[in-house]
Amino acid sequence: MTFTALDHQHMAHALRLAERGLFTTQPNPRVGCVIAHGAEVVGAGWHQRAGGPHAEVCALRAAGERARGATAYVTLEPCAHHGRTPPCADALAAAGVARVVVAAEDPFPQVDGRGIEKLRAAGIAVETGLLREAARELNVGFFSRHERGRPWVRLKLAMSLDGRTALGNGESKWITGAAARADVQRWRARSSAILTGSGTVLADDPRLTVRLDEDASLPPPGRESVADPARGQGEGTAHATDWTEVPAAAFVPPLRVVLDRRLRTPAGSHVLDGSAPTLVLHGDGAACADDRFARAECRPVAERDGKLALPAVLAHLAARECNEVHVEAGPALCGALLAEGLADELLLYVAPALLGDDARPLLHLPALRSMDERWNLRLLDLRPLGADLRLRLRPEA
Ligand code: AOF
Ligand code: ZN
Repeated sequence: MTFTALDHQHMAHALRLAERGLFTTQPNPRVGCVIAHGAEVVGAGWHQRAGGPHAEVCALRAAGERARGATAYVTLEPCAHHGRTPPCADALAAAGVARVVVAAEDPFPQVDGRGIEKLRAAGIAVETGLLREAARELNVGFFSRHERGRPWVRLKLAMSLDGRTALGNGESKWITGAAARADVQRWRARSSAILTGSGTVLADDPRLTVRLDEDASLPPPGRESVADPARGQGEGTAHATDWTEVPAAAFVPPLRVVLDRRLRTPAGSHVLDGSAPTLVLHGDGAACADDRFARAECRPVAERDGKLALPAVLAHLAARECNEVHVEAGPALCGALLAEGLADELLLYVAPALLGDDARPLLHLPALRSMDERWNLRLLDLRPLGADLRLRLRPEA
């Protein structure tokens, strides 16, 4: 399929619109749509929240009669089903759109090619694959959930230059500076769930909420658009959306998830304060009867070798429509996710400091016998944040 420079320009525009839903569409994907006659854009829109109109409907409303004979650029295959809203494929056909360019096919079982079939059956020319990688990247968790049956798992780690995360006595506040910590808030905010272990709750009593005001005093993040065709179709980081553009009411707070096999989370812990939806996953043998957990939901998951089975944990989160899972946990849980091949991405903040020999290590991983067994990671991007560095890495398959 060959696409023109104008096609690229309109799809990149649609992707930038889609990014505006970064913090608000959960559990739905972020989708954008541009309707154009040649260079002239006659309508544009994006999906803002689940239950609200889809991107195509927003763009069609803006275009009105001018949609007739136009090309629609959509970052995700138009839907074919009656969900919370009627099918977009029907709306595009009814509006008389002549051509539809789709970035990525929708793996959602009720769509899964049927949207494209419906459009073609209505006599509309459909082309797919333009900026597909960027469109998939923007919804990496949505695709992971539908294609692999588990969320996209991103480990957030902060370490010193010598690879340590805390002093021997447990003190860890703060290794990285304010800019890095504010960046973490944005990654939490785009996630469906924030996952930790009971060890971290006992040691640090984290809130695991999103503090929208935490970076109010900092300059907005540098633009990191997934949709910039000048950067090709490579992986980007979608934090083009600034907090100031997100209406507080539209923000969907991530689910806090605590892996607590034996229900050790103490009464009065921040995670049990009811300030955000909270799920405590425990072992079969434990029972969540006491009122420590009055403001949380408790669910048993399968155990394996005396630990909660991580694949079962992720399957449970996928079944609850979690797309991206942000992990802020200790070296045992993070190491286990990595060793079991369940960590998809590392967000590694590196502070220019040295913590010395008895400080705690980044991850617990099994000892290796040869270099062939090592974990290789691919560096996606590297950027300074205040005095610190942020590396984004993905394990090599
Ligand atoms: C589109 N355009 O803008 C979006 C789509 O039940 P609903 O209405 O919330 O539909 C959710 C499903 O629709 C979602 O899982 C995904 O497959 C698709 N999302 N489709 O044509 C959009 N957000
Ligand atoms: Zn739709």
